[in-house]
Amino acid sequence: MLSFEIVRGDITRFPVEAIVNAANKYLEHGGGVAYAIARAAAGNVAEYIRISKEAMREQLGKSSIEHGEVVVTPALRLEQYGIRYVIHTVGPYCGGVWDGERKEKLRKAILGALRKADELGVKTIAFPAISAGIYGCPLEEVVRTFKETVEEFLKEARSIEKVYLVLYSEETYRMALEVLGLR
Ligand code: AR6
Repeated sequence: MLSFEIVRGDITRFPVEAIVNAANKYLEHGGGVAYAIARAAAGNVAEYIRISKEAMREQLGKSSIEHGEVVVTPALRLEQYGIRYVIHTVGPYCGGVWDGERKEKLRKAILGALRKADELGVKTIAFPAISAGIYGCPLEEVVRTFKETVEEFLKEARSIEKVYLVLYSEETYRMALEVLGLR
């Protein structure tokens, strides 16, 4: 039975089999959690961008991804925490605005990563709050969309048993718990 949990932590050292990156469509890991993952995994951000772009070409045969499409790269140095894969997905850009179209893009981004992890036989997966940083989507809506999308995925899940939403700051962690009525 799959379960969903909100935790506070740093996703670059979170002990799960797969972590998800909140990427942009070109996998240019220039800031936010993407930069942190790239630096922690490869020790050098430019090198992880190179690895990611090469993986995108191999896996999808193109040089940019759409919402719902994902690319998998090796965890490299993150293997010390038991992480085997980094799954790159792209959420919507909001700039403070939220609507049905953005929600659908986020749903696709989350579902794409969940499906890929399931295909890889992963049991545990951790997500950052995709689009809630530089892309400016309201955290409350992002958290709600995560809960709904994981619930939707329940019916098709095969290997995944545990999905974590990892919030980086104490403030965002508290907000997320409040949104779900957990505190
Ligand atoms: N662990 C967990 N969460 C983190 C960490 C961490 N180590 N570091 C930051 N966060 P963002 P986006 C949180 O901006 O909004 C990049 O440049 C952060 O506090 O990383 O989807 C990409 O290349 C926030 O709550 O992603 C894209 O161009 C959440 O992760 C663009 O940013 C997501 O913030 C994507 O923007």
